[in-house]
Amino acid sequence: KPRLYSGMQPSADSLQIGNYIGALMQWRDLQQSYDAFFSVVDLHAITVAQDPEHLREKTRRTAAQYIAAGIEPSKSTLYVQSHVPAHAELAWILSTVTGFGEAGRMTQFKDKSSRYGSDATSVGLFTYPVLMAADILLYQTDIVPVGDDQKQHVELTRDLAERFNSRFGQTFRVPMPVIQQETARIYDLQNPTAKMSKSAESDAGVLWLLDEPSKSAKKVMRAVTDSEGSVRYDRENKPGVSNLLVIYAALTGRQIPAIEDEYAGRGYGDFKKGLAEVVVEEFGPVRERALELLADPAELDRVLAANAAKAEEVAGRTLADVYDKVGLLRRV
Ligand code: AQP
Repeated sequence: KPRLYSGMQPSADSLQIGNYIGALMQWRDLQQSYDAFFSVVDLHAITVAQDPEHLREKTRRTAAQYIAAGIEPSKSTLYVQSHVPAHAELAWILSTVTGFGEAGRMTQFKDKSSRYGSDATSVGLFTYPVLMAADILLYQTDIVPVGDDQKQHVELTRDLAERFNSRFGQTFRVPMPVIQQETARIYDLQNPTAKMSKSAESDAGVLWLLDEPSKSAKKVMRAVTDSEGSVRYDRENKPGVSNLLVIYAALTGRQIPAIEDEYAGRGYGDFKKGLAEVVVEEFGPVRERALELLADPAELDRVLAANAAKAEEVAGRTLADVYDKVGLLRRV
């Protein structure tokens, strides 16, 4: 089977519906036809300030939500990045073949560092894309499903793999990004031109996977729409309603025109009520399953440890080859 790699940062207690629709639902399907590696990228999460105890908790919670959403730890390799030391080790080696200017051109870094100011911006945030390249290249990955915001990082990964291969001989498979379509992008319910995000300033427009269903239903009912009153997809002029339609379609597997037809001539109240039901139905069981898993952290930790061992085997082979290729003396 071809190999797939993807991951998410444990940057909040709960994932949001954008992570679910934009990533987890696809991972769940792709794990059937790929040898898939899904990691909780905690080393990436510490590139911004973190509370240690809270990070540990968020890491477990993120893993539990992967499983609750249908990632099967017996089929895919679902593990915590820091459990496999080869990630940090390969990142160091790759940093020695990355140009300073090349890394400086990453737009995500430019955005984030201009937001934080240069003293609050860590060198780790600057080298974040190199660690991401290590994540992907360690597993001889064929495809990397990501949002379009990550496309530049996957391009860098490809450049680094090709450069390393041409300098030291064939070592890495050069991965292909699989960019999700615009229709898989979910926007904030209160600010429907901004991407829904775990670290949004206000959570009024964020639907959390682990929220009480009644709370999510309320957020749907309060979602920003427009004054036209017709349920119709028009991203430009009706971003709020369009976003709700996208969520509705993604969660039910229905086409947007069929949903528009169903609600033709009915008001937004009815439409939102329908969507609230869909959200509650989809997330209720995911939430329950995640809470069950979190009630037994020792068992969850065992599953993660067993999966880390699977990951380590593959990663270790690549790293040993890399060490040899660059000329590090083998420890006997
Ligand atoms: N709004 C979204 N619509 C569709 N897909 C989304 N993803 C995130 N938000 C949306 C996808 O979820 C995965 C998570 O990636 P991440 O945890 O590395 O962080 P992110 O992309 O930056 O997501 P967040 O929720 O906005 O996290 P924070 O606030 O921590 O930065 C990716 O596959 C992403 O495409």
